[in-house]
Amino acid sequence: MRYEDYVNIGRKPKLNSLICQFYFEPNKINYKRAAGAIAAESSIGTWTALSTMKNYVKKLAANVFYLRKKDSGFIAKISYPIKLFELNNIPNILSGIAGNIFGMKEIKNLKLLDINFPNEMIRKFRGPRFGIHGIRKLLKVYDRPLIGTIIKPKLGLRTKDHAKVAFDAWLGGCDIVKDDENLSSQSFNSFKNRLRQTLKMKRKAEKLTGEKKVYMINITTETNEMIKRAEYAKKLGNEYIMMDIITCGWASLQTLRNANDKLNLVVHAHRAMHAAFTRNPKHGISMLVIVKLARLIGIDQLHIGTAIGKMSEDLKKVKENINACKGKLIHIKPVFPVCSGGLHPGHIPYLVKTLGKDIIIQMGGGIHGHPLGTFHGAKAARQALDAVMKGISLKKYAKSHRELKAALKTWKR
Ligand code: CAP
Ligand code: MG
Repeated sequence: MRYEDYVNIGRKPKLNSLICQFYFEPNKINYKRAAGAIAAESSIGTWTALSTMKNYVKKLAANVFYLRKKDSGFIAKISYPIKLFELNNIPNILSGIAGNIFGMKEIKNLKLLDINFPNEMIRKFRGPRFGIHGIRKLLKVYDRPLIGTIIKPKLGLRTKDHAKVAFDAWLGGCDIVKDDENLSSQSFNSFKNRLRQTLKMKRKAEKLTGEKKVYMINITTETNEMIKRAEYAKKLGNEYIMMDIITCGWASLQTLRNANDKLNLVVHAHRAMHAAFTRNPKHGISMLVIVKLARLIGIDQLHIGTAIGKMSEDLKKVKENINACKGKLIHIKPVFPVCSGGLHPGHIPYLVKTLGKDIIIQMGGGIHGHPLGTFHGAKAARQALDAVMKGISLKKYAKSHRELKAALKTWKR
């Protein structure tokens, strides 16, 4: 089979095909040949015809069924017979549709924009253990966004200071406190000691506030050790764990999800490193694809951007990510979208207005950078949310809430 044999525009994909949408820019070759090269290399082919090719193998060939010009490149839709894949094996699926093709000389730029999984594949996955409803039930908070913070400075605090910052944030009004993505078990703040000391503070804050509080401890490390850390969190009665899913990898996320049938922990997914391949509009893999993969495997909460903070996603992309977190998907529960990155209390009206109430708003600098400190920073965040939920402008609410007033003054909102 030549590359051109993988291009049959208009041929309707079989119902249970996996469908991928790519943006691509040919590298000095005909665009149809380039599209055929993508389909060949991501299914059964290679750069030349094969003496070993069989008619029964040709039935597994991917097919380019849609092509159109877009900007300086093209959009291609490619259908894959699902017999090409081990249906519940994400690393295997990605080694096909998101593997060698990014490095082919025939293609100057290539971005995997979207994947649509057939029901036969979706049914092979568990999806989130808790999902949005399960998390709301756990926290007994049903009608507003959840407010969280990330302990800052992101690294370096000794365990006792870490636990104290967490306590002040919970006391001030945060529902959630999380570790930062690059905190694991460093010499200054070991995992077990941090968990013990911070859980003590969590219980103290729950008693004083009468509210359920959450601690998302970061279990990111080698997979076997990661499972041990998740088991330790369970043993100490913690309900949550956090995992950097990109740096840990898809196989380890699947291992954690399998283990979670027994552990029954809420899984918070941080996406550190995603921007290495999601940010460039012409080359890499979209965040939409990451959302779909992570949801299928089964995380409960996922960072999806803010459109207004310090990270680069625009509102359209963030909304697309949220829809992929929550859209109907047979038995797969919806994932709680997390907005984080450069946020402070003054951003809450915009976030709720544009993204709705089913979001988790996380502020690190926007709480610990408050001029009166963490406790008042958390209070300011909660006051801003209260104002929005009551339909009162922040400016008006700040007149009777000094913490919010100080936050708005500090970050000029
Ligand atoms: C935010 C944060 C988050 C990023 C993640 C940080 O801190 O803790 O990890 O926002 O980005 O380390 O930057 P600040 P995303 O609130 O102080 O910015 O949610 O886009 O994956
Ligand atoms: Mg962080």
